[in-house]
Amino acid sequence: MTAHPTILHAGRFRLSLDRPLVMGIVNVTPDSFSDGGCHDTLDAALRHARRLLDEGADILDIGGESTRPGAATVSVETELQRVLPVLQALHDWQVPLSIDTRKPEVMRAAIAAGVDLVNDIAALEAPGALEVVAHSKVAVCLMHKQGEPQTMQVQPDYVDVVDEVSRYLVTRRQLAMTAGIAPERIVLDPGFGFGKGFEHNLALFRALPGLTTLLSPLLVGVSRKSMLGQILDGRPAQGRDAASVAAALMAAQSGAAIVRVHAVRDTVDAMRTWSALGTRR
Ligand code: 7PJ
Repeated sequence: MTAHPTILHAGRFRLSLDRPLVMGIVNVTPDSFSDGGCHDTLDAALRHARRLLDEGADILDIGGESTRPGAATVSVETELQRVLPVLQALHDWQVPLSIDTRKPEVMRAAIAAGVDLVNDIAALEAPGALEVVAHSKVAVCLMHKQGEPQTMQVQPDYVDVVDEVSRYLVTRRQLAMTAGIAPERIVLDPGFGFGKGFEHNLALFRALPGLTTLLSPLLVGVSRKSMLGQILDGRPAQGRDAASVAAALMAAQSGAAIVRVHAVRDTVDAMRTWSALGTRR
């Protein structure tokens, strides 16, 4: 049993968390879409978004800055040029939209463009970020990471990873609430792969049932991540979808409210199969 709210207040939507929601990833970064002009990127992003919705995605997560280990940072201008046209086009589709960003300026513009959720890998730590979200009606995902994407995988270091991640999330949640963000708008995420070695990821994954007692719904993102590559003897990201589906299903069975995935169709199939054959939670 989970103690968190069963309805997430997210901008235009009230999202029921009675069943796990599937968040489909729409990357608008040059390393995910082959070169070409802005228009190609916009078209490709919209096509991809359409497909993910057809496959059963409940939320679309739009990101214009790669935060993979070692990725370079991008400017506010570049990130906005990438994501704003996509957000503006998707707004009319009347589906829950999430912006994956850690920049307050991008959050503000995305909120003005009508997004419903701010997904921040830095848990609103950037100066001004708490206020931008507080002065809106969007939901927020507060994620834990250790260090910065450029260097976070060099030497992740914890005494007790589960304890440290839990404390961090509880603290950030409290700060968000103090800033005026209602608990019904908050989602927490242990941040798999963000400044975590394989053993840290494993410990956190196994601790998921306990983390659901942190009073907010949990989002889990393990899709195609290197921890799965390690389980599969170094298999590259494109070959990790079956492992990703298995891990998403296990996360949902451990109480995750939202799973963030690339392979939407297979993940939705797995959730539906569980729902039909199993007893939930
Ligand atoms: C996550 C994310 C995650 C949340 C990325 C990748 C790296 N946002 N953005 N949680 N991962 N909330 O997808 O491999 O785990 S980008």
